[in-house]
Amino acid sequence: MGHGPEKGLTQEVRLRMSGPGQAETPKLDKGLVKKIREARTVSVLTGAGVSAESGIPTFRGAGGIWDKYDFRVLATHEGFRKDPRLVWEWYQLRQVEIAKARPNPAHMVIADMEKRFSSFSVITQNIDGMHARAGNKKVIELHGNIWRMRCERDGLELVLGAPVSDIPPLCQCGSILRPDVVWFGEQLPKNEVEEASRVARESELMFVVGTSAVVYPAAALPVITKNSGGAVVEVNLEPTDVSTYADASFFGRAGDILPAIWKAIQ
Ligand code: BJW
Repeated sequence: MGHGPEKGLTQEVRLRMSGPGQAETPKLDKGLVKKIREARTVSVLTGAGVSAESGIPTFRGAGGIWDKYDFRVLATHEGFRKDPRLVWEWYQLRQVEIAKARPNPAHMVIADMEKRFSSFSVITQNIDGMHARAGNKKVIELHGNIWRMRCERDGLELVLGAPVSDIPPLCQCGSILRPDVVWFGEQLPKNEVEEASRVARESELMFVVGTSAVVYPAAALPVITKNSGGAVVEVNLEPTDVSTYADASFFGRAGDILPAIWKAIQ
């Protein structure tokens, strides 16, 4: 690929808010601006933080989903087997929230990136479908999609156009359908993992946006990019493990930082 690591690229920038919803323009190192401008093979790994400004809650940290709900009850197969109605009520609630949400400026910049870079992919841990709604065509969904459900008995897959109405939803074979998402302890979809690993390996540049990077195997993807000689640029409210090896980390809201980076590289 010919995209070895460059010296002098490493930087950490904390954005100070200068007014409601306004961040100072991040000070972009010249080497980084050049790297972003000239990159041809680019990817973005996203997590719940990219949708936070659309009003969709994150999982971890203060006010996160796991603050209020037990992941063992709601996001494991065992929890679903014990109480499918409860799990479906939670997913229905989230479907209603997500249906009301709109893509935010971070989603919109990521959609613009796809038009600019000759090879571009979004790899997302999110199940909310917001990248597609913002206009991205190439989205690799590692943890499934909340608008699909499937039958574990006969393999039937259904796409929803609106939140589920009957809970729990039933398959034509009589068994209870499940949301087509990946719970803890479950394998991620094979094709998506292979494609995401290939994209990570080949990326000259990977943006890592709004993920705590604690859930594997997704958290290993930026490490693959880094070990393959690509650059990693992180955008998050706070430092994560990615910050320890990223070429640049920008701390602030994705909806402020990504548009500012985008403006700076035009
Ligand atoms: C902002 C912001 C703003 C906020 N702007 N930033 C290797 C090592 C250790 C453990 C494992 C391992 N391999 C597998 C495991 C076990 C497990 C795992 O990783 N556990 C860890 C928690 C330790 N992984 C699995 O079980 C996976 N399966 C698997 O690996 O299969 C093989 C296997 C099986 C069994 C044993 C061993 C191997 C499956 C993981 C499935 C995760 N599922 C969920 C639910 C999906 C469905 C649903 O949504 O309902 O996926 S859990 C939840 O976490 C969800 C997310 O996609 C995922 C990641 O969270 P994310 O997106 O990073 O969100 P947050 O909330 O954590 O972070 C938000 C970030 O945004 C924060 O940093 C904020 O600061 C930031 N932020 N506002 C910018 N405005």
